Amino acid sequence: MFAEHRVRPVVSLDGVWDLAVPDDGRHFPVIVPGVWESVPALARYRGQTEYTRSFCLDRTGSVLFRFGGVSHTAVVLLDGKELGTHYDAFTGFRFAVPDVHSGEHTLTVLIDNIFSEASTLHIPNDYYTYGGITRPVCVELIPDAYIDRMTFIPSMDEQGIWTADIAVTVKALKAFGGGAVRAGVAGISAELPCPPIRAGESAEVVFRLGCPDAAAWNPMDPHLYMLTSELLAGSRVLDDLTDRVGFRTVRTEGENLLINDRKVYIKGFNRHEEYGSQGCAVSVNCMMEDLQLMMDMGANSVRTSHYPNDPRFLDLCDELGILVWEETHSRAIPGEIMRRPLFREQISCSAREMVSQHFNHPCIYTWGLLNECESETEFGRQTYGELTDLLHGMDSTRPVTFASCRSFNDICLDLVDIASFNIYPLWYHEEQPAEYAEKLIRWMDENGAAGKPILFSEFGAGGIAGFHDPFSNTKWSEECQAEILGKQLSDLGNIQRISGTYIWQFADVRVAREWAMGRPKSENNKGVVDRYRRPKLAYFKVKENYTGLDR
Ligand code: ADA
Repeated sequence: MFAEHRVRPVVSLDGVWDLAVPDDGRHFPVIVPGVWESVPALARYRGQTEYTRSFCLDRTGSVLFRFGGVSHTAVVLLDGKELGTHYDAFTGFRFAVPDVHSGEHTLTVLIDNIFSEASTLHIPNDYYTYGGITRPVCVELIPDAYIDRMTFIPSMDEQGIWTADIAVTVKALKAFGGGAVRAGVAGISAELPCPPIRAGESAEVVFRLGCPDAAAWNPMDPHLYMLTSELLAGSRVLDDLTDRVGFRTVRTEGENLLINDRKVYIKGFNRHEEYGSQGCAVSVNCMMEDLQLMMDMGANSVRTSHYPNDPRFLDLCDELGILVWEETHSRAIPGEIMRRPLFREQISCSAREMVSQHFNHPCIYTWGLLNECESETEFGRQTYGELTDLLHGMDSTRPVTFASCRSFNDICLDLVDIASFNIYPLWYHEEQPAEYAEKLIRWMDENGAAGKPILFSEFGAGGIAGFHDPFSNTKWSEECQAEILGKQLSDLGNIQRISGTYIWQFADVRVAREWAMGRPKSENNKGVVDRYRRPKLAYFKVKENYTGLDR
């Protein structure tokens, strides 16, 4: 959503690529970013493909290939030589390559979206696992020592004056003799020496800048600033990196969630990153449309169920002041899969990549992990504990949470900072939302949630768009969905103990073939809009509730 470099040349590799199906030799022109399911002949293809395109470099030197996301396993080759591999659709990855000669090159990406023993996060699930290069790709011309990343941590003193703690990481592909780093934000900048760095290693240059003129990023009133850094050798600027940041703090205090020391109440939506025939490669227009619709309904927050989102979506949330619960890639992973050593590796990688790639987004107020996994056993507790520690270790500035469905059995609520539960009264069972929620809250408070904020992270009802049954209000009708959601919202909105709610869900989504029998139209139909964002009756019920709720 903004230029990350003024000095470093960046060449986008988005556009038309060639897709080959190795099994039968078919070729298709496809758009990147995109999903191959948009090609009619591949609309339900699950397997391997080979994406290829050529590009031209106008100088010899080091380059960085950046992929925003490939679904779900990628092997990347430059002129036939393997650069590396990446698993998981929902985080980016990159490869730095020294001494690439000027002229024409071929980039090939071998992709597969097969469910197999090698995949513990992408499993047949209540959403669809697409195939393709689903987020932007570019090649960047870097010097042999380059700025790898920046982290930004704002803090506010008692007078309300902001300080920025900035760490700039410089990485050397070849030995670097040293120089300086300049960093700046909100009209203040400083220059510090950068030590010599051995080939293959990194150095971190750390700044503390007082920013008296910085205005706070607040929900719905978001001030943003460009954070810039430059790597210098004498007066020469070798490389640069820009990010966009906001000055805000997040903390929990007792049962409250505080942004900039002020209590917030979450009126949220769960949103899958999916749009009709675009699959998970959602265009920026559609991302913006989703946010506008949510804001129209009075929402102030999104939960990125159930994986890290495209950073462009997070950019929009930064810009609009929408609070984000971002979570690791994991939905209801069976205990048998959680026990495989590969699961631990893949889930930790999802968590590490999510935090390191999205750390600077002011919109993210909490990290989530392991939606509806095994939080009722000792084995589960160990896994939840390890991942919570990993997230806290990487980021001490944000609370951690997870969405549980192990009502009256969960043993992990004490591990995290915000206790969250998914509940479906009146949909999966007939208890009234107020009674069920109050009973669950009492139990939660006796089992690890006392003195912490509580969120209801999912609740909702199915409604097939266009199916009306106004007289008997049968389940799956738009009328029934609106009625149930309305009751859930008004009951939960009256409970003072909670810090907010996330409706399941914003829009209908396609589900895996294996899930079809419990999901009419092979969709999870609990969206308040359909897969093309046409509102159902529930939309207006939510709008009435969220806009009318004065919290
Ligand atoms: C769960 C889950 C969601 C979705 C929902 C439902 O709570 O976290 O991904 O499957 O149930 O529709 O039943």
